[in-house]
Amino acid sequence: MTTIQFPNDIKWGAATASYQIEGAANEGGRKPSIWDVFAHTPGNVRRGDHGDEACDSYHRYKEDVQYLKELGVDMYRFSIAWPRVIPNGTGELNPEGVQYYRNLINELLENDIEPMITLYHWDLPQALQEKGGWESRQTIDAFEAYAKAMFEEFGDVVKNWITINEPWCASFLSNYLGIHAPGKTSLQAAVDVSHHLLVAHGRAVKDFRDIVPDGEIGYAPNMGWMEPFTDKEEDIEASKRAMMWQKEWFMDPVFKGTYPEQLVQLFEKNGAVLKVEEGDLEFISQPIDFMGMNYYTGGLARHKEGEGLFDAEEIPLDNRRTDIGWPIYADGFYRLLRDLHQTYGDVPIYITENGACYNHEAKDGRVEDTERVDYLKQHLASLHRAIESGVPIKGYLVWSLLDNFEWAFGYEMRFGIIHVNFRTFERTPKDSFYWYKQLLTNGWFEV
Ligand code: GCO
Repeated sequence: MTTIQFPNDIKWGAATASYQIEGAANEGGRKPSIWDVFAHTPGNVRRGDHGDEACDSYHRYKEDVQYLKELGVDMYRFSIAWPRVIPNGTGELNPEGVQYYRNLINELLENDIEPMITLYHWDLPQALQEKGGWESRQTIDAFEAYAKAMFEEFGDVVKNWITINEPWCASFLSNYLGIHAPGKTSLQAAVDVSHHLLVAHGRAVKDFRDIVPDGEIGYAPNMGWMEPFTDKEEDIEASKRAMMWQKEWFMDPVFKGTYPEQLVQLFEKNGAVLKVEEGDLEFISQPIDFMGMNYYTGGLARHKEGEGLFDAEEIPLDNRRTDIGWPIYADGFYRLLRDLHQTYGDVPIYITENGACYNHEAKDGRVEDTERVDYLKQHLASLHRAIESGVPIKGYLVWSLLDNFEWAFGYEMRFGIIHVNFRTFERTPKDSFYWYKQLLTNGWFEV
């Protein structure tokens, strides 16, 4: 047995997102988001699932906070549904929507749990989509006004903020690969959206400095780790190109104030032009307090002419996968964190998401999700190696507190450490919940 001991100052927590857990889609003055429209359009989400009720956390938030308390977390990351607080995307605040988040925040604070708010976890007000959504620069202005309003409402008590969650998903997965809302398949749209999301991030960071001077703000890109299949130069280059799409494209502008030229040209070759206006990169590269990192999977990249945008094919490391089909690559987590530290310097990192999909059901009040515990052990061992190597890790937030609406996969894919019965909304903590609780109590675990 080896004991893996974490430093005392790591913040432990759990994460969720509004559309995935809240439900109450038509209550409290909320209007539709792009995800309501997308999910209600046949063919987009498995089994026609949608977030109308989700985990009903809108009504059960007190119960959920009690689970967080039992777990012993320092921090809870949740997102604000923009269409709940500003139903049309711009204009008046909806007092009922604001009140819901105020109640949730108060409940957390009363239980000694630090809130971390994500401003954008993909539920763009549909009213804005109808005016071009993130393809339009007007949405940047709308986001800035929304962000400012939230900083003003909650900045006195909430000190941890994330602007944009997984900008790669919100741009390329949603507008080029067509898998997430709004379901487009245009590379130009995706490139425009990616840039606008980053400008929106930068503008919000700038405002944050005035409104919440004692707070901390960052964003939460997602990344897999692509290891070259061999040490041949062509495979090394293929893996770099494959990484660049999620890494350099979304990090260089923020940390270096430039886009990676190789990728700008590759997009151009494929007919998509990056349109940067004067001042954009200054906004985007505002210093941030931390980088969020969402890590789930990775693999090997092998050069293959004509494969995808990057002449690279992805080869799984071995046959181990979670139930959603994603290869497990815990060592990639360590390599990625080392690499980010080497590339972008000493910016502190929160693991804003890490977790696994396993679809165990509850039997006699118990969920034996041994595989999830194993996944967490492997990834936390990697995280520990990264910390020991000097990567400045501030905290770790498990995805997710609850089984929830897993986007295009609907309710079929379960990521929670608490099982949710989606008919009765009954919650059952899984074995992984108790394992994580033990880790949080001790600050160490054994492998
Ligand atoms: C995110 C994630 C979550 C997912 C999780 C599993 O963007 O933050 O997509 O919302 O549920 O990554 O896919």
